[in-house]
Amino acid sequence: MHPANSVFPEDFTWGVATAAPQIEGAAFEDGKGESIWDRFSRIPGRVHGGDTLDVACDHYHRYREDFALMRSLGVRNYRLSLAWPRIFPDGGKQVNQRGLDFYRRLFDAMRENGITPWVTMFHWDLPQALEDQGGWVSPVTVDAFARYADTIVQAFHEPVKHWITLNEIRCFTYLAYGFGGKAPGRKVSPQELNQTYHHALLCHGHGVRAVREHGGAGAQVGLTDNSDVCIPFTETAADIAAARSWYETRNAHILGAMYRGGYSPEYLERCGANYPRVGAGDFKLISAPTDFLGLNLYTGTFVRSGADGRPEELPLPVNYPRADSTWLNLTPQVMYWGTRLPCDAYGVRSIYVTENGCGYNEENVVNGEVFDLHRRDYLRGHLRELRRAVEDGVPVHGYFVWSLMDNYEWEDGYQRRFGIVHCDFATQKRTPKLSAKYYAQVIAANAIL
Ligand code: BGP
Repeated sequence: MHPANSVFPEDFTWGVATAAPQIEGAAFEDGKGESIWDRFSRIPGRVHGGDTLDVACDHYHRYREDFALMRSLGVRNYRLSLAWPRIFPDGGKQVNQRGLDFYRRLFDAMRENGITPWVTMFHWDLPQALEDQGGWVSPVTVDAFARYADTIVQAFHEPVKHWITLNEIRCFTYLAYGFGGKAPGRKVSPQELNQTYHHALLCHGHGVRAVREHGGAGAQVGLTDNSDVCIPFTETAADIAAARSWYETRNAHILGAMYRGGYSPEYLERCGANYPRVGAGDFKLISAPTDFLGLNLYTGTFVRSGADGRPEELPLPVNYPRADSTWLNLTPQVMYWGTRLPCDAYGVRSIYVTENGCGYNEENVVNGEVFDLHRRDYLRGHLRELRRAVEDGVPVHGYFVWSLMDNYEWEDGYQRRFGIVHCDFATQKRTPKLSAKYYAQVIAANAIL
């Protein structure tokens, strides 16, 4: 018997996550169109080592082997994404049947291996042709996404019952059009940037609408958000109140807009003259009820109650423990507060952690093993805080590790390894790391070990 406070609820969902552009490869095969990442990765200096997505983990050709591996680890839930440019190569109205056929084969193979798909409609690989028409700054992308969402839900409403509309709005808007570090690497005006968030929210709304219209019985849908998460310096009423206030301010333009059906006066004041254009009926679409909230939780910011009870963000010391990704400070409490705060703030009633994991560079295979004890420790520490959230009544129903295997980590290329399975990118050999063996035992026991 495992200690009661280590055991998860009986129907808890355990899974792993990936995304099409990061693992599929076959970047120009079977009629797939160019994505913004195919283009961006070829601009010198934008991606570590000039790595492209051309081959990645070659999952396009090796999916059977990958599903057999998942099965051997006891993984029965798999979060994947569909490549928009595989299905609409130029983002227009012409469907590429071979793209749909590929995913049909993928879902068949998953079913044969007893694996349930959790499908993200959009995980950053915008068709380049849409970027050429303005990308996320333009309403053309919203109309194109609505068509894409209708098409995939109509095509796959039988094998797929769990849909995620978008992955991490901040990353493909702010980091891509504001900061400029992710594809397409632009720096637009503040008004245009606010418009990218609004367009993304509209696409989320269309994703929900498509599932309600075509998803069939039992279909569920939600957004996956990488909310800005904070951790109260102490768990006292004053610091918790400060944390909640910080959280609501930082998430006003995404979760706030969705769950409250509009932009807060505080957010509009912050936008000033740069507020986004909002059409009649936009917020009806954006705030349509969802079935769950997906959260990608990696790291958090410490906050305390400062002068007049206002939230005060605490800087981390330079030698604070972190993974090899410079942004990935090790703050396991992000699992507790990251799931609890959206419930406290917006009354969220069902949560899945759709990503959690850590990236390191040097992970070598030694006698057939990869001793990634840092990752085993990361998972265990984070699951403890997630279990504490469950204990306190936070409605968390599942957890997906990022990632099944090492893959194309965007601007970090193939250098940064997040997998619980090692991928040798020269030979495509997969080797489960110790963390995979650990996670397999956790799944089997439904408990932290
Ligand atoms: C999330 C993304 C994933 C994955 C992960 C690791 O933001 O949804 O696609 O890449 O983070 O982060 P990164 O590759 O930016 O280090």
